Amino acid sequence: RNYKRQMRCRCDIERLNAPFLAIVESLIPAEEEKAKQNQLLTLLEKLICREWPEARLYLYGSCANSFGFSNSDIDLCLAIGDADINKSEILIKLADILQSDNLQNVQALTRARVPIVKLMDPVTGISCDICINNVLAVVNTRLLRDYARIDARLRQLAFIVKHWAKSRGVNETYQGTLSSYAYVLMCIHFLQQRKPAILPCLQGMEATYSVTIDNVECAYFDQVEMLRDFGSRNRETVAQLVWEFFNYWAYRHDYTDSVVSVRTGNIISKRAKDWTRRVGNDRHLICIEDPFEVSHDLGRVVDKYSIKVLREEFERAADILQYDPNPCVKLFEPY
Ligand code: 3AT
Ligand code: MG
Repeated sequence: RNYKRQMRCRCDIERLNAPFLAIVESLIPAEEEKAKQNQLLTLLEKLICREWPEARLYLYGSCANSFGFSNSDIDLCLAIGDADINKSEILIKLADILQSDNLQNVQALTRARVPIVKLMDPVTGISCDICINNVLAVVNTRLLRDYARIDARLRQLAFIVKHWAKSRGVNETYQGTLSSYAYVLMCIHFLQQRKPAILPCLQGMEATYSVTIDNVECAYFDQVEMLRDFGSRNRETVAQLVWEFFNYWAYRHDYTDSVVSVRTGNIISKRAKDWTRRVGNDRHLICIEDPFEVSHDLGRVVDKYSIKVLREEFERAADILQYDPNPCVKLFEPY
């Protein structure tokens, strides 16, 4: 790219702060949206309770982890204690129940990687996906939400990164790019690594919350009100952090040997995880360790074509932030 303007210096980058914060502000859901979500949740709980009195319904994903944009779909998990259930049967039954209560576009997707029922509520206009017994996702949602309560800059950075990824078409797991969940983990890890650190490593501290799900122990320090000024020694603004984040992923991350690990708050090596070669469809070209399911690489969806797309997008973003006269527009230009 031929940029006519000179390189941006630190104080120029600082000028991007107000426009970035305005973008974040515009993406935050309004309070009345929460009320509508709760209204739908109450209705669904009532319907489900009739059929499965023991079951519980949990919100997870972006509507509960505080990284959700306005007007996004909601993710729900129906927790039915019994591990031996046939998920397809339950989903089909659930779809029947919902359909007969005037919910619209009800579909049971029993063969998806995560089987779900989809629906749209005509009263609130909200669309939602309901999965069965995906309790690990409920717990990782809680971890993300707790990290967001420690320092406001996490939510700001993650909103900008998610908005960039959605605008640039690199938030599509079925096309080999990364999930929103993966991007948020990348942001958490990045803030754990700042000097001084902006976020602690909650799983490295004494556990005050602990559950075991599907034989996976999920434990971390969740008294985050006590960590409110953890990051205060670091004065970086969201503009600087966005700049550093894209520079890191464009030019400094070691794609051949590094695994990003929120669990340890550090970079660990691919060798240590035995993620050095392709196994089945898992290629490990960009490695992001799930904080609880540690054998799970969130980068495994990325293939030899999409890794190129991703890295070019990181470089494009870094270059725009460095040289482009109008970065707050250019960064989010539709691809
Ligand atoms: P959007 O705002 O909908 O883009 P989201 O936070 O809802 O973002 P996803 O749609 O990527 O994120 O995923 C919904 C939740 O499902 C987030 C996380 O709790 C869980 N999840 C997603 N992908 C994985 C995964 N590969 N492993 C474990 N949990 C996952
Ligand atoms: Mg979602």
